[in-house]
Parts: sequence; C-alpha cells; structure tokens
Amino acid sequence: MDSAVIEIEKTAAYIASYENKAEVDFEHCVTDHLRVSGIYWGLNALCLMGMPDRLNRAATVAYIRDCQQPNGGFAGALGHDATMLHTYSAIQVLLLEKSLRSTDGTMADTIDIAGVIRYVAGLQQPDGSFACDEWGERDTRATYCAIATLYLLNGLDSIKVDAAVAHLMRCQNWDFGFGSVPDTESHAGQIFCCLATLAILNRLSQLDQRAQQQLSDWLVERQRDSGGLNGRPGKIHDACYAWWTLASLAILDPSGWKSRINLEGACQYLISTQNRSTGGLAPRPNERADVFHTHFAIAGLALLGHASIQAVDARFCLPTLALQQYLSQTP
Ligand code: GRG
Repeated sequence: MDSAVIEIEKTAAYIASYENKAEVDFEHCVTDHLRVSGIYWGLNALCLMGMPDRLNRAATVAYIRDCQQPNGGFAGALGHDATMLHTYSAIQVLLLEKSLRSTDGTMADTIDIAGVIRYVAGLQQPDGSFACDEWGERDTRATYCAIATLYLLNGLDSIKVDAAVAHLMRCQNWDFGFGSVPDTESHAGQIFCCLATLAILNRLSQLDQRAQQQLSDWLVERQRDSGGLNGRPGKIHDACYAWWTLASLAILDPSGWKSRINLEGACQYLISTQNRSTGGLAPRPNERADVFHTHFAIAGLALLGHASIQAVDARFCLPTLALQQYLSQTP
C-alpha cells in the first residue's frame, strides 16, 4: 500500500458506515446532540471527494427537515432544542442537496426559511454579538454561523450588521488574532470564524495592512516540523487545523498564502492521519478516526489543492462549485 495516498474509497466507506450505526451503539448515543452537524461533515466530505451518493440523501433531507423547531431554528437531533450551529449545518446540507438536484424545487419547499431568518435574527444581542441558542452563551462561532446562514438565505437585512462587525473587532487581541469573546486568547478556530464573517460581509478592510500581515505571520507559524498545524502557540498539531488555520490564511491572502506554507508537508501530514484499519482520518497519526477530523482533514486537502479532492470555498466550507451553483439560482 502506498502510504502517501489518500484512500478515497475507504474514507467514503468509513463515513457511510455512520448512517447504519444502530441507536444502541455507544458512539451513536453519545454523539446524538451533534447529529445534524455530523450529517454536514459526512455529506460535505463525500461531496468534496465526488461521492455524494454514498449517503441515502432522501432520508438525510427528511431527517434535517424534521429537526426544524417551531422557533425556526434547527436542533442537533430529533427531540433536542435548536442551536445556531446546527441551524447553519442544516442550511449547508440543504444547499448541497439543492446543488446536487439542481432541476427540482427550492429550499423553501422543504423548510420554513422565514422561520430560520427570524430565529437567527432573534439571537442577536444588544452588543451586536449572537447567542449560540436561546439559553444565551455567546461567542464568535455563533456570529459566524448567523452571518453565513443569513447570507445564504438573503436575510442579512434582518440584523444589525455594523453592530455585529463592531463586536467581532472587540474580540481582536494585541497579536491581531481573535478570541471567542473579548479578552480571550487568540485561537485559529475563532480566527477562522471572525475572518470568514468579515469576508462574507465584505468587511476585511476592518483589518489594516499591518494587522493583516501580522495575523498572516501568526497563522504561518502554526505549521510544525511534522507538516501538521496547531491552533495556537505551544499546542500540538491536529488535522482539523489544516482547515481552521489554512482557511484563515486563504481568506486573508488568497493569492499569496500557498507560497508561505510547506504544502507538500501539510498534505503528507493529513494523509498520515488516515486510520488504515477502520478508514477515516484522525487528529494525529495512529489515533482513532472520527467524522469531524475526517471532514476537516478532507477540507484541508481541498484547500491545499489535492488532485483527488474538489475545490472548497474558504468562507463557507462548501465545495466551490456547489456554492456557485446555489448562489446563481438564488434570487
Ligand atoms: C462549518 C466551518 C464551519 C464552522 C462552524 C463550530 C464552528 C462554526 C466553528 C468552530 C471553530 C473552532 C473553535 C474550532 C476549533 C475546534 C477545536 C479542535 C477545538 C479544540 O480546542 P482545544 O483548546 O485544543 O481543546 P487546542 O488545539 O487549542 O489544544
């Protein structure tokens, strides 16, 4: 076996195996609250690998539809409360499905779009931030999910965009990175959320040239000798940061970032995290695979331009073609 090859078929089989996990399965039970995001991770990775039909897409869409709550948001699983994260995941899945079946129907045939917009807008706080759910925890992940969802549904006019941007900028630190709320440590995951939000809103100019340069340098320094990336100084590399860190760089410097990273090393690191017995990719070599890391590693390979994986949009973490197709059909 060639250790330098991404095993597409085995990775797809690993993702598809989740569809048939019984409800008595321990892993299935303890990840119940993540089901809708899990469907996004699985379907998006399959789409990026050109194998969307490995999931029963009709059943998937029906499940997502049934997760919409009376308040308009989507729960992570049947019987749970709605959250901002699962609402964005649900819209991402429906967008992928819509782009795969471009001829028939709109998203509004499946779900209550006005309800989604109402739910998301209702979670904006007086300081411009967004809550993760109706119980109130706020962070920049919620702002990203809110803005991405509203952009895709043409609902940005239902919120105070300037206040949302001002809040994000209050989350920026002395090192030009961003934390989850003001005065918290810079972390590549939160940096992604803030930069992707600013990019979607066409507001990257909030960061002057010096800030963009210093933040790019900070992100480039996340690559380790292993080729893998970490999410903040002093931490260990992890496959998912090939997404959070490199997507942030790609947003900041779309034409120059590839010359600042050891692309081959990053690809080889991701490939080395494949679990060759179970299939799927793990945070680090010889560790247990999971769907989250499988997805973000595949998305990382897409950013890096791996020949077997389709191009990905760094702002939305969706295949570029599917996103373009959806946006061109949406009034
Ligand atoms: C669909 C792209 C997309 C995003 C949805 C959920 C979300 C919005 C964004 C999450 C951003 C984030 C915070 C990512 C980091 C996830 C992660 C691996 C956290 C681990 O944090 P620590 O502190 O790990 O346990 P480190 O690596 O810092 O030691």
